[in-house]
Amino acid sequence: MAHPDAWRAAVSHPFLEQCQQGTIQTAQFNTWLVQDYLFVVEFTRMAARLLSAAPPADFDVILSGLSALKDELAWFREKAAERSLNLNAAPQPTCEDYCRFMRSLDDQPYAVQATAFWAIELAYNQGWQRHSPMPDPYAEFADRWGNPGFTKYVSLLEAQADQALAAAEVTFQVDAEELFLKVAHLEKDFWQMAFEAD
Ligand code: HMH
Repeated sequence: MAHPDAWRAAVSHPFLEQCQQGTIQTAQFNTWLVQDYLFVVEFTRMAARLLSAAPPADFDVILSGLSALKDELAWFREKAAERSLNLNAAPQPTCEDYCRFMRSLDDQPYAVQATAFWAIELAYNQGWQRHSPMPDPYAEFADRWGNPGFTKYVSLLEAQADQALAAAEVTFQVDAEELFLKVAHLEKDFWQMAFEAD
């Protein structure tokens, strides 16, 4: 991993630690939940763009991701309803920054999009997994991104990104490394945004 410190900050944050300890405040968790739903809506669009840029050999993994995102969006709506949260909320500036970043990849080559997509999924896989198990009501959240099936999916995304990058021009390989660092910062900021909610 090229940026170990930045990555560590992306996948271990007081927000996750306090979920694991059961001490996270409801306002903090609910802020994360609503903003992450808004994030996932944009991430789903990014997945669709990734599919449209992908070689057919990579379709299966991306389609399985899109199918999982269909379930995930429904699950977010269920969790929000249980907590009486309004998902028509405005994105906070930090969430908006992340969404803008994802949209900015639109015209990038497949190798770059695939690397960013993998990094984004890896961040949640490692972040939730490293803070597992969590007590209820957070257990199902930790499990969603920390379960072994999700880890497997992330490793398939990595293999596809690696293969595309190996075939790409060196300048795209540099872009991909910068993207990884950018994702690390955006992830840390996202946790911090939720953590600061009151
Ligand atoms: C902020 N990063 C963020 N939210 C997510 N749901 C994921 C990554 C993984 O899909």
